[in-house]
Amino acid sequence: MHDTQRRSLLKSATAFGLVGGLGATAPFFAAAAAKIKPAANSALIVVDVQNCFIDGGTLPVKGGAEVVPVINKLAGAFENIVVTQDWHTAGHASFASTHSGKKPFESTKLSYGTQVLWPDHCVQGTEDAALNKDLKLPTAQLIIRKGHHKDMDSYSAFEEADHKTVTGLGGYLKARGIKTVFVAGLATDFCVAWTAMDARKAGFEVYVIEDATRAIDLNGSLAAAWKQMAAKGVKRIQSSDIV
Ligand code: VGL
Ligand code: ZN
Repeated sequence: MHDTQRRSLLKSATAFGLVGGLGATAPFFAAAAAKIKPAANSALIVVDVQNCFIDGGTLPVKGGAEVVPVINKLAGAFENIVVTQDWHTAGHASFASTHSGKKPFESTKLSYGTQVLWPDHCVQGTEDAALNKDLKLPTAQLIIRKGHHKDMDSYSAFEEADHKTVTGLGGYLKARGIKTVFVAGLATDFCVAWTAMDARKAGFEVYVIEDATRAIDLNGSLAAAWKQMAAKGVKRIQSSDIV
């Protein structure tokens, strides 16, 4: 066997834990697990980690609080962090209570298409709409608020539900030279998925950090969202791929 061949064989044997005792392999695995290092032109987008989407809020996402420590840990790996807030008017078009005879989690047709109707949630300036107090992102540079037009929803942090009105986030990230975005937060199948897909549309490389998200999962919406994201080239990773 050629010497370089032997060396690379030894390297892969080490990677699979075939060589060396536990003392040698355990730290090796710990270091090898994190394989993606966010660059200076990468940004973490933390979507809607607000009281409304956490137990005790108006539209709680199952396990929503569990994303908080994961995101806090991820934050240390990013030079650039953007935070979003769902930020609705009272009487917003996405609220079931705005439409007579409609109940939360039913749908209706609005000018821009089908709209799922939600319980009243994330009303501007309320404690329910505040970022969760355990979220610690002191280095975050921008908070973008979305869904503030009374007649239109905006799951995406990039563009509103008419797919025309922009929030400005794409322009901001491009002006700052960002090429890659990592998306985390709530909820996987609504605001995270739409944000990730619109980021692709805007030309960014996009990763969704699955264990830093939790889903609403309404009528199979979670599986559908992952399928649509994959079709658009969104990459699905875990926080252990980074930290
Ligand atoms: C969201 C439903 C309604 C979200 C926001 O953040 O995923 N979902 N408004
Ligand atoms: Zn909303």
